[in-house]
Amino acid sequence: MAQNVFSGRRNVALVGTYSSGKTTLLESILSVTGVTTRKGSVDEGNTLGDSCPEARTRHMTVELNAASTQYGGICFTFVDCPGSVELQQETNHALMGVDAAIVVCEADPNKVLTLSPLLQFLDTWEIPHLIWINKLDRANGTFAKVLAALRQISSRPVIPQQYPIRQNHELVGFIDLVTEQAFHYHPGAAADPVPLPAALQAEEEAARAEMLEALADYDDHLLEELLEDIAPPEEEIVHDLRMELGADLIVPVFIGVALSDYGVRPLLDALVKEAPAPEVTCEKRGITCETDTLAQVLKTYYTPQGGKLSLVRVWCGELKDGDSLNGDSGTDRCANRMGGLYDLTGTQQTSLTRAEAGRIVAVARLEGAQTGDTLTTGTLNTLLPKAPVIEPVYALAITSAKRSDEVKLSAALTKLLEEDPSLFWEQHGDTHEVILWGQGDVHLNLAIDRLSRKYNLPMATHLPQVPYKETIRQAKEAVHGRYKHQSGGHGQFGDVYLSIQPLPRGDGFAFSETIVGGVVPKQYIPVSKPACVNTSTTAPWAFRWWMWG
Ligand SMILES: Nc1nc2c(ncn2[C@@H]2O[C@H](COP(=O)(O)OP(=O)(O)OP(=O)(O)O)[C@@H](O)[C@H]2O)c(=O)[nH]1
Ligand SMILES: [Mg+2]
Repeated sequence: MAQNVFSGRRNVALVGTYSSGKTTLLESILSVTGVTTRKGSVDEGNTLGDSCPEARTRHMTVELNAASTQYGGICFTFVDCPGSVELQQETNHALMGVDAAIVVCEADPNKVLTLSPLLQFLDTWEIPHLIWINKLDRANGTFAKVLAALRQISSRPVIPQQYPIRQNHELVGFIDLVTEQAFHYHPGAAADPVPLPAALQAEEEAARAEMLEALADYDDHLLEELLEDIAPPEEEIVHDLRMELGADLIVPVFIGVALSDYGVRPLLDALVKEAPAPEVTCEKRGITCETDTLAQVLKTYYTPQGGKLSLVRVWCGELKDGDSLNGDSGTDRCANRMGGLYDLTGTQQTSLTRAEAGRIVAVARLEGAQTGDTLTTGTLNTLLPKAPVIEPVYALAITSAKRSDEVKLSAALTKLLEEDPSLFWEQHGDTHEVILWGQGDVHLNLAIDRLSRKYNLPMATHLPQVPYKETIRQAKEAVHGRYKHQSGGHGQFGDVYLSIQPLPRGDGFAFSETIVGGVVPKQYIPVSKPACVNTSTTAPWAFRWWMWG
C-alpha cells in the first residue's frame, strides 16, 4: 500500500493520568476549531463530553468520548479517554483504533511515574504518541524536571519540540525548536511571533541540538549535515519528525495550558504535519485491504433511548448504512445488520450514509458485536488484535434492593459487561452471593451507579463473605442431634448420632449409615457432598431415625 502522508484524516486518542487535563484539552480543541462557540469546563459540568451523570458528579471521564473537527485541511477525530487506572481497559481498547495518541502529562515531576503502565502499553503495541505537558501555569514543577522524569519511564527518546518562555515565573510563550521562532500566548487567540529572548538563546540552541541529534539517530543524511555543521532545512526536520513519530521511534514533547488554550493551535499544527495518516497506520499494522470492508469495535454503549451503539474504526473499504457485518464474537460468528450510521461528537449524533476507511463512527444496533470485535462485510479471514483483558483485582457482593429485581439483574449485568469488558460477575457457588469483580472501588461503584440509573436496579453492596472451608483432622464419635417438627397431620421426629473421621488426603468422601429398626424412608438416607468441607474429609454417619404421628 502506498503511503500517502497527505491523506486528510487523523484519529487521535487523548490519554494520560487522572485529572491531567485531557477533557479540558478536548474542549479547547473544539473551541479553537469552531465546533463549539462557548468552551465548556469540567468544573462547571458543561463539557461536550463527559455528559453522563456518573461523569458529571465525579468531575472525571468515565467512558470514551469521541468528537470530530477540522483543522488545517485535516478531519480529526479525537477520542478522550478516562485517566483513572481503574478504567484503563476502556483506554486500551480505544488505543487499538487510533493513528496516534497525545499523552497529557501534568507539569509535576512527582506525578509522571503514574504514566508508566500507559507508556508501556503504547510501546508494546507501537502506537505513535507525543506528550503534551499541561498545567504549566502552575509552578509545581519545572519543565526540565518533568522532562527528566519522563525520560526515566519512556523506552523511546523523549524529544522536546518546544521550549517554554517564562516571565516572573509565569509561562508567557514558547520557542518552536524546529523553526527557532519564539511566540507569546494570547488568551482566546493565536500566539504572536516575537523575537527570541536573548537570555534563552543558549538554552534554545542546546535543546534544538538535542532534538536534531535524536532525529539523526534514524537518518544518516541528517547526521552527515550535523557532523559538517550544515543547518538542516525545516522541511527535512519536519519530514524526520513525521517518519520517526509514525514509526514510534521518538516521543516529541509539546507544552501548554489547556485551561487558557495556550499551545493548543501549535499542537494541532504539529498533528497536521507529523501525525501518521490512517493508511500509514494500516501499513504499519500489516492490515491488507482487499475488496471487503474491515472494521473494529472500540467501545460499546447502551443508551437509554437509542439502544446499543458501537464506536467503530473503519480500517478498509467503507461502511454503508444498512450493511450486514460478520463479527467474531462468541463461538458462533454472527451476522449483524446495522441500524444506523453516525458521526459522534459527545452525545450529538449526525446521520451518515457511508463512512470510508480511516474514519471512526458510531454504528447502531450491532446486536451481536462486542468491544474489540473485528467486523467485515465479507468472510471473516482477518482477526484484528484486541487489547488484552485486564484481570480483575477487587470484588463487591451486590444485592438488589428489591427482591423482584433479581430476575432483571443478570440481563442488566450482561449489558454492563458489554460496555465495560473489564467487569466480571459470578454467583458464588458456596455463599450464593452475586459478586461483581473489577479494578477497584471507583470502577465498581461506577458500575453500580449505572445499574441504578440505566436499568433502574438500585443495589446494596457489601464485602463478599469468605467461604471458610474446614479440614476435619480428628475423629469424633457419636455426636447426638434431635429433630422434631409438627406441621399438622403427621409429625416428623429424627434422632441422629453422627460420627466423623478423616480419610487420607485425596481419598474424597465416604458415607455409611446404620439404621436402627429399619424405619427411615429411603429418600432420607443419601447424603450430598458437603459444599463447605475440604474433600480430604470423610463423614461416616450413624443414624437412628423414625417417624411418629
Ligand atoms: N491550572 C490548570 N488547571 C487545569 C488545566 N487543564 C485542566 N485543568 C483542571 O484540572 C482538572 C482536571 O481536568 P480534566 O480536563 O477533567 O482532566 P482529565 O485528564 O480529563 O481527567 P480524567 O478524565 O478524570 O482523567 C479540572 O479542574 C481542570 O479545570 C490547566 O492547563 N491549568
Ligand atoms: Mg477527562
